[in-house]
Amino acid sequence: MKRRHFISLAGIGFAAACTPTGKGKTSQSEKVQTTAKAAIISGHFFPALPYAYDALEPYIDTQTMAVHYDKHHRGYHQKFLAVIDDTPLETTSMVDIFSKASELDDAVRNNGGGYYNHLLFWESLSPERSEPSARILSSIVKHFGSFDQFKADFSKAAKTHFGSGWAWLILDQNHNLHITSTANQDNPLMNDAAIKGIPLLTIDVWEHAYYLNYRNKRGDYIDAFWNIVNWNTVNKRYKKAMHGEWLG
Ligand code: MN3
Repeated sequence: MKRRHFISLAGIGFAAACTPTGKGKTSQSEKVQTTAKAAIISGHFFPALPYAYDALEPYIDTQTMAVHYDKHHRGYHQKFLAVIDDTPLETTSMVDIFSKASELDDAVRNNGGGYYNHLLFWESLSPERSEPSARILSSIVKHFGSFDQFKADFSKAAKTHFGSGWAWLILDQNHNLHITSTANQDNPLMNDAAIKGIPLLTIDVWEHAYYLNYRNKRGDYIDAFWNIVNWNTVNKRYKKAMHGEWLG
């Protein structure tokens, strides 16, 4: 790891680990040391949000972004670091952890998934308009018939997913695109996923992702999502995935 990268991760990891847990002074101090160590060694750091809380207005409101990122996502991250503390998973990549998901304790699976899925989700969004690359557009048309049909199929998967979970666009090992959905904090990298592949685009359809603004209208949130998709990120993930690079 380059020194600059190490310092960056160390800073983020320590900041994340320093959030008060409400425990006693001594255990709090010990916890800061162990969780900071886990974050630094493994790179399981808490990411900075790539835009301001209000940047995605009016499609995702400021309060939802603040609570979703700083409470929900941070909570998954802190619980994940706690449950992998002093285990080999501290130094295992998320992709490798998910490749053995069927063997994991629920606490590792759920909190690890919650940590990783949100990381992908924030990067899937942007206030800046962008477009799919010619390469991915060509594959989307081949697999789904047209770009509009892809959007309709993806939206349907997100709207009809029962209960909490995520909808995904993924690339499988044969370079075919699939639209899928997963329950709870599962994802398509998990070895027991119904359809496995590298995530390219995702949407969080847990109620906490939209309920403050959209109430029970999950469909309106999903329709609004298309205004803030970060195609630059999706294009980059697709290019890497086509070259066999798993994304951490
Ligand atoms: Mn969420």
